[in-house]
Amino acid sequence: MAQIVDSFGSPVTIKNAQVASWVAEMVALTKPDHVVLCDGSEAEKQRLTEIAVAAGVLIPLDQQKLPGCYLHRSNPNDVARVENLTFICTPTKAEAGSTNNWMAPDEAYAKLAKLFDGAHTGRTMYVVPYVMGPIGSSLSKVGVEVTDSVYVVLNMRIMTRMGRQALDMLGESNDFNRGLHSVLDCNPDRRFICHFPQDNTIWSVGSGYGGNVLLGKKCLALRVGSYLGKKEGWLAEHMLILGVESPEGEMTYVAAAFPSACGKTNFAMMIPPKRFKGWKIWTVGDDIAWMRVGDDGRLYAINPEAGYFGVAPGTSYKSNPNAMKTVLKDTIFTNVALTADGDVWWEGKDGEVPDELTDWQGRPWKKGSTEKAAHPNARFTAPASNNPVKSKFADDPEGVPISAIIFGGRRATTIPLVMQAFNWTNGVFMGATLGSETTAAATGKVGVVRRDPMAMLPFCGYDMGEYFAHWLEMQSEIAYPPKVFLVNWFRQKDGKFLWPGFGENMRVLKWVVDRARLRVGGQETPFGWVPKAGDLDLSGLDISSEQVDAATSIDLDEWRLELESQGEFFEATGPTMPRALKLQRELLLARIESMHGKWSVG
Ligand code: TSX
Ligand code: MN
Repeated sequence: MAQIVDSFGSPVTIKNAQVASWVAEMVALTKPDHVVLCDGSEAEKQRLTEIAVAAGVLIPLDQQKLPGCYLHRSNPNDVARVENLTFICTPTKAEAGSTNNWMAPDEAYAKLAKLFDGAHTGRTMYVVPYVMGPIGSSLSKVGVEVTDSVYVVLNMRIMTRMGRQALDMLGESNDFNRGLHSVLDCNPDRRFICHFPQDNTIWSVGSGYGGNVLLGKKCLALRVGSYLGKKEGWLAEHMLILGVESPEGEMTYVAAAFPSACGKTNFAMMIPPKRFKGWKIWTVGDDIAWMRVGDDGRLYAINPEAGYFGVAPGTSYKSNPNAMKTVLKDTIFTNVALTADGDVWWEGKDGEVPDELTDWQGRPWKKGSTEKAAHPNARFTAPASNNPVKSKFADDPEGVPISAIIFGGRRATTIPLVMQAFNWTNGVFMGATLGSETTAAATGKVGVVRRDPMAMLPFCGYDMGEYFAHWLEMQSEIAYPPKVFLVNWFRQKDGKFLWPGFGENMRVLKWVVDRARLRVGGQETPFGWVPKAGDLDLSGLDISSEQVDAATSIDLDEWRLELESQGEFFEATGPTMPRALKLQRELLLARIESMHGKWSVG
């Protein structure tokens, strides 16, 4: 077997016997020319960056303007997660549930072992130990990913606590996630992302794209994590975490789940408008929350990640100034456009569209072209430490106490600006029925609503009905459950957005915080509590009261249709769908019927 070395070629040993024997097993399978154990040092980063640049994997950007920043262009056939090639490999199909692709573990191991056989020959296998979560947290998990991609290593270095600290934390324990990855020949016909939750194992082959290959993120922190959460009594969620600080210095922490294209990263880094002088938003995380019940009976959350893997298009000083400042150094850009002077560009960036660019595929591009210069799913990988509003508790092993959970979707109709659930069960119902529309809705045409419960549909590693049941069961463990809310920044009338969104969402967030702290009014409706006139602080907001009324209104006929659509989804979930949630829907329907159309808010 190839001698294990560090990135400079000096021999090293892996002290943990379990890790060493598993790596040896993977080496025997993939047959690399070289095996490099990553230690996470600065020197290693420089060495690997040189290797990546020499191989054309990374293109240096203007190092004066963007120090430590590089551009990567992926294979054009490999630009996004591949849900149809993502499998949950549990002993029975029922455990994976109706919303996941399933393969029997033996079959999956056999099928992928054929692809992995000799996959690293002629290449270097990088052994990447990493921690998801703050060092020293009881919630944190160790993983080891072996990969033939130096791009993966450099991204993992930003997104996780990578290197020596992970093996130190693991000690002699056998409790680590086993991640095997090869880009192979990047052929979609030989591309599979397989999760073996019972073995704490992930095998990913045939892709080099973020979500498929940075195994700590969606694969471990969400799919395997949600399975472990059910087993161990905690929650692995597709949620941002933010802290709201009042002018008096009072901190309130909120976790929020939104399906894609709802501006999760923007919300996590939001800057309050002028009217909210002295208020501050602090980012704990922008994508994933791991939550456990603390000794004091409250729900505590950590962000398992150490960086942001954000969508670049649409990110600007207007939509998210803090994200723009975060990507000014030590950032890897993937599939963005390149300017002649070594800067990056994407659709929706501030300022004039450049006359000429190199597009995401490396082709010349001219202003006015019908093709996009950056890929719509182009990304930045940036260290959280670059974020000017990173919470000082983001690395706290204890996590932050969550006072409110917000679910949100992109809905042109039906869902009002904000509603508070009556109780935990009703809140789980709001999460379980979460829906979002395809972004064609920008034209004013109502898009198709896709159910994306808790924004976890592509990320739950087991049966959805069982997952809802776990949420419901959590109530008996949490003495002080967070208050639950549903929001919608995307309500429309005549093809126009009714709510200004972005920083103005602070007005909604303030109501959420005040409700969680039991100090602001509300109006009871059949669907939840909503702000009554005067509860939402709208001072200094340049929109008409009619527009606010339209954004917050509730229409019984629209809701009747909504509940029908929710019913179809509940049916599709199958026999594990909890009775408590079916009854929530029935009760709501019965309430609407008893009103005979005679009802309005306020
Ligand atoms: O991220 C968004 N948020 C959350 C911000 C904290 N976006 C961007 C789209 C998702 C990637 C939004 N888009 C939001 C929002 O709250 N709201 C909208 C809809 C909207 C779009 C443009 C305007 C207003 C609302 N423009 C003007 O009012 C000028
Ligand atoms: Mn996400």
